[in-house]
Amino acid sequence: MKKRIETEVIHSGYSSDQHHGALAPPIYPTSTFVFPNAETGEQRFAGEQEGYIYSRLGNPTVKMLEERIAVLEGGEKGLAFGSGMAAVSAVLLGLTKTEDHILCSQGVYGCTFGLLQMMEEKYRIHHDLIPMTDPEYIEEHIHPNTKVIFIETPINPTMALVDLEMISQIAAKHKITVVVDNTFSTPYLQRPLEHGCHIVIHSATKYIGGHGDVVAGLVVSDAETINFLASTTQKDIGGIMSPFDAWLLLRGLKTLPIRMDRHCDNAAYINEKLKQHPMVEEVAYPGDPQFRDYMIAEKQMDQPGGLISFKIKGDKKDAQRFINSMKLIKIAVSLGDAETLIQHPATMTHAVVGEESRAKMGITDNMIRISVGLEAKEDIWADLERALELYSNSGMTETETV
Ligand code: LCS
Repeated sequence: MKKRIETEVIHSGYSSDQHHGALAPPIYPTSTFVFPNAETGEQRFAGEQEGYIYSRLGNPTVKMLEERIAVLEGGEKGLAFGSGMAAVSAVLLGLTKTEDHILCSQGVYGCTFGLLQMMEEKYRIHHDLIPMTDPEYIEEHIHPNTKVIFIETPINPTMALVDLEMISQIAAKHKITVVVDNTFSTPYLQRPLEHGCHIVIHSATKYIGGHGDVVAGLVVSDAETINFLASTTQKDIGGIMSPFDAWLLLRGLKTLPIRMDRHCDNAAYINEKLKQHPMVEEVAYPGDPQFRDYMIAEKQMDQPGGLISFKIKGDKKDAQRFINSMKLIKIAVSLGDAETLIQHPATMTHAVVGEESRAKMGITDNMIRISVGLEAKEDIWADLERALELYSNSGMTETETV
């Protein structure tokens, strides 16, 4: 019987009966696996016998995590990688060849943008980054060589949303694979496969791990796609996950629902407070009824998540000055950790994107991204409010800055 996600995050992919009753899963820190004889080795390499061969091709602890994430996303199989970017690159390079085309949401994480540039320059795998709002406009950008539609939703760091159902309907018409980077939402808040998308990617470094102590990536899809990726770009490029990191993620996942509930509650509170502050020009939070994409959030997300981006009145220097006066909140990239993290996308996560593309994505120099942590929401706001007061009292007046 299908169980609820709060149960699956704890139990799926692991059975203590098969591990001496150990409640917590064992870590198998082994590079290779001993064959009882040469014939077994031959059969395993030929795929005629189940069993492990070498940890780049599969490891028992990593497999537990792969099974768990597949259940959570509602896919047939999962695949683990050494980073979110290892996952993104294995998927995009796996699905395309020279002269193919990738249609991508206008905003994506900076290194995904960098990867697309590299694929263009080195391998002539083309891409277009377009706003994924108008179906007709999207279809105009689909060509006979378009193999993949790649989207983030919410988009890092603007928080713009893409309608998953609309995209998968267009893709089905043209027989194109839809890949969704679900890092910001996690399967607790959004399950793209339920909306007809084909492949889900996570930077598990973020909410899935949840404790800022691991860099990792995950992919979920149907068995055929995962077997293909496992035997091509994962095996041969080799960006695999270590058994210890898989163990950390199995542990982190157990508390995903309760952590996400708190992240979302805290973010909703911070959104309200930021909106009311005179030094804040604009706030982007999918849970806000005034947010442009609120209706999409209502349709496809169970809750709006823990990320907020906002623009303070002023320029780059002002944004940096504001960030510098944090005391509790940490100045750091990454997101989804217990600690509230603040960063300046234009000079940090999206610096690599370049000024012109940043402008198209809507990333301005006065934009700040905050990953709202698990601390008491009043303490998080007190830190932000104190910094905003300092900032507004330091010679900058509202009229000078607008
Ligand atoms: N996809 C998204 C949406 C991301 O935000 C990131 C990293 C990645 C993929 C890549 O994952 P990684 O290889 O780092 O595990 N995002 C970061 C960010 O916003 N701040 O620091 C890293």
